Amino acid sequence: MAPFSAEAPARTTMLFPLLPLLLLSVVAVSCLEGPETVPNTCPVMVCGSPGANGFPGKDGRDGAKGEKGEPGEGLRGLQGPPGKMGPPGAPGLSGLPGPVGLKGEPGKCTDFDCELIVSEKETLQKELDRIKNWIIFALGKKVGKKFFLTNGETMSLDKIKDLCKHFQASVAVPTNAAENQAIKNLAKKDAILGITDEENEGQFVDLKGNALTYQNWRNGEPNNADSGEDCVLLTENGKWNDISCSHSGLAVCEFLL
Ligand SMILES: [Ca+2]
Ligand SMILES: [Ca+2]
Repeated sequence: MAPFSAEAPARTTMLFPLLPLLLLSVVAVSCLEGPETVPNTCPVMVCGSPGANGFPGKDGRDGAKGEKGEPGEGLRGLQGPPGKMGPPGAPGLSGLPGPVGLKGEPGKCTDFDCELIVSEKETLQKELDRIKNWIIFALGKKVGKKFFLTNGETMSLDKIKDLCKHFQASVAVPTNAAENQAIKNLAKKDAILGITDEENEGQFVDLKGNALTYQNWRNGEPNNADSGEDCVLLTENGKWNDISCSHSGLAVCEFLL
């Protein structure tokens, strides 16, 4: 509060003569509202006449963005043309190996290779023939395309069959006088031939069942002595005799050249 100065009493003294005039103005305004107006408590602004409407205010700021609406129900348009072709993709993985193909035709040798093969074949054939001649000269007898060999052992027909088969040969069977003589000269003693009448008595055949094309029986043979002679022995003089198959004789095999 400002200190009370010496000029304040002078102003107060000047307002006192105007105070009755102010009170009179207030009472006069209140009387213009009529006898039913609420006494003396209404503000002075209510009692005045309403003013004219002012100008519209400025546009407000944009509001917040609303939520997305539901899709429309209009007709669907036609399908557009295909788009442009895209770039080529990366190469794929290698596939599994295919099945093994069929065996091809034999290749053709060149002139030089063919001459070499023919030359080697002729050389091998000459060497093989030379070895055969050594064996024939030292051990066997050759007649035509047959080559007879013996291991010098005596045994039954069944064992001779196994022996000859082991060497890819067969038991000796003379089909002519020359072969019969060759076996006789080789054996120099009684030899078992690959001939039998076990299947049909008196009907002698070779071990493959073929009928004989040559026979050289000794006089009075075959006699099937004691009703049990079904094998054949080539004797030292080249004649044949039917004997028991349990009988042993020299083993002779024949090879085809
Ligand atoms: Ca017999
Ligand atoms: Ca006999």
